Amino acid sequence: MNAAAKLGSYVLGLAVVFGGALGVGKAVGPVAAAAPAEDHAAMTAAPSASPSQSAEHGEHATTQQAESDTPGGLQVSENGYTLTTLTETINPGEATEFPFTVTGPDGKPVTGYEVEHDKKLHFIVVSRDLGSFQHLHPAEAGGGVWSVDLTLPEAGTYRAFADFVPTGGQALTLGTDLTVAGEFEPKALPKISRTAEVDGYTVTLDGDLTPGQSSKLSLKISKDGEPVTDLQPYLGAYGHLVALRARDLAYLHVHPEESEKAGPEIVFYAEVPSTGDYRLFLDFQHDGKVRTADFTVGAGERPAIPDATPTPSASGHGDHSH
Ligand SMILES: [Cu+2]
Repeated sequence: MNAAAKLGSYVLGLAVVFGGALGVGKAVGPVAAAAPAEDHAAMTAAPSASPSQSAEHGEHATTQQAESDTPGGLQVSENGYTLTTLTETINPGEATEFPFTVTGPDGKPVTGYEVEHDKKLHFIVVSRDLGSFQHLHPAEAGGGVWSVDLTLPEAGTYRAFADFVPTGGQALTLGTDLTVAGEFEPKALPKISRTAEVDGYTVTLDGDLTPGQSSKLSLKISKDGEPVTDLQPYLGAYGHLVALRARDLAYLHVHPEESEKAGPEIVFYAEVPSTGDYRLFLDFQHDGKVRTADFTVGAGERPAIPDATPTPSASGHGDHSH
């Protein structure tokens, strides 16, 4: 199989498996737009879709490529599935039991989930300024209720994402805002950087994000100047990368190229939907501990900002010159 074909099938695999994900904006959006008939078919089909069935869905989605390329994580409700949080009050720095449910098209809490990356549901919480990141795995409390021990470090606004595949349905990432009471200072997006330091590890990023194209990203991990070659699998892979678009926090769940090598490099393919800044969060496990390295990456050429200062002759609106 040549490289292009291999990549093609890899991307298709991604599209099929991770609805919240990358390549996925593409594959899933159109299916959603394509309709009730499809959902109905999915619901009446055997509960566990076979890989070939899923693949058909993926292809179907690709051929129906349409207007809607909406990334995941921007809606609290999609395809009839709704994320409902059951806790209103979160205090800064205090561990809070945080229950929530996902209701399905029938209005009832969903109890059937497919296992993806070792878990039925992945719960990502970031501060709205994209400075803090947590990747959590809530426990099932029964009756379709999930619960997670959540500590939000500071007052401010946060976004929580539930990334899951309901049994017989398509992968989804639903997003909801959370607020933590108290005064807070808005923070700027961390500066663009190709190097991240975490816990004595240095992670360097190679590759560029090109809007609308599958972009290869290579992340290399070292410790004390030595390449790390004994990474441990975490959630079925040597790395787990979450990409979020600055400003609206569109969620792009990217996955690594399959590799037998436990480092020092982990390769991902990511397709970002637009020009702009993105935050990348890489989870990796070494010496029994999961750590997160974070980066800010720019995609595409920034449009030149026209000079906003009005020239005296063109100014019919005097106020603007103040
Ligand atoms: Cu997870």
